[in-house]
Amino acid sequence: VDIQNKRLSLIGVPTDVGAGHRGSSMGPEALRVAGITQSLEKLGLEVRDCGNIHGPANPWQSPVNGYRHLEQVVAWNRLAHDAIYAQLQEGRLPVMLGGDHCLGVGSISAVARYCREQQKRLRVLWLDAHTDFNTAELSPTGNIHGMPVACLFGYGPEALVNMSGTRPALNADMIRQIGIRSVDAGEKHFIHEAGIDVFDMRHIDETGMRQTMQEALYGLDQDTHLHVSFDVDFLDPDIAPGVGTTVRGGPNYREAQLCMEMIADTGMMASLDIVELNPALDVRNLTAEIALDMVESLFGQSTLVRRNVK
Ligand code: 5AB
Ligand code: MN
Ligand code: MN
Ligand code: MN
Repeated sequence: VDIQNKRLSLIGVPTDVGAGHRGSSMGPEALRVAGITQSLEKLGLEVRDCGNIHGPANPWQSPVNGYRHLEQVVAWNRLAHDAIYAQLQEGRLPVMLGGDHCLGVGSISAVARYCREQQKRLRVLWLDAHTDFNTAELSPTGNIHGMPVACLFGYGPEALVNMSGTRPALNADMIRQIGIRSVDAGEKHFIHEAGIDVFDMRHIDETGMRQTMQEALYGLDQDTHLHVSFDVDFLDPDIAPGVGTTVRGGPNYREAQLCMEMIADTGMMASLDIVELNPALDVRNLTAEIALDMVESLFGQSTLVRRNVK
């Protein structure tokens, strides 16, 4: 896959119904204001901005039976699923501008559906401070942005676990999580049971980002569809304060750049989520700009000067 020939489709999904803070609904516009279209065009990519999806308002209610805003979360995810699937079918590379991370269900369900039809293998890289593997029983908050991976693994409300057309949409062979540093007690047990490869911050501290990414990217082949789900709280809050759920001790600017550049080097990224950016908590759109720096690197804006230095 030659990333330079990729035709991109930006899909804004302005909602915060899955989160515990209001404001990630402004994420798509903050990324546009930071110049996402222009930056990607500068890299030689064709960019179509599909505009925003329109879904239900945030009713701002307490959780019911362990889920906050389940009905609205389902509605937004259906819409996101359909929009992303349509762009994939056109042979385009969808970039979902979130929105909170509950949207990972709709986005990755669309990708999983597409891969099944195209007989492609799927590899998801989940870049996040959190594993997002809670269920209604395990979650301390009821916020569904902490549950999308569990839903994709078949654990969660019917409407979310069946969105890809097969249940489960994902299994442990298909996902690698990177940057993890905040996992709830029950969630920790459950994620081990599920057998997911978690490259947590301890792993990154001990082996470095380079080796971590080599491991996370190991085994890709030409038939693999690589999906990146980039939760902006993956980044250390020193460089990315504009998110609802900051956790100290994340990758610094250079480590995060290396992560993105090594993904770009594969040339295989075929879909992307940018989620959890919260302009209401940001400072002068700084986090949007940093997130955009990372996205530029994901699309091959290498900071490497001497390419043949090994
Ligand atoms: B994010 C927490 N584990 O379930 C929960 O930002 C936080 O999409 C979830 O990774 C964070 O509410 C969700 C405490
Ligand atoms: Mn997340
Ligand atoms: Mn997170
Ligand atoms: Mn968050």
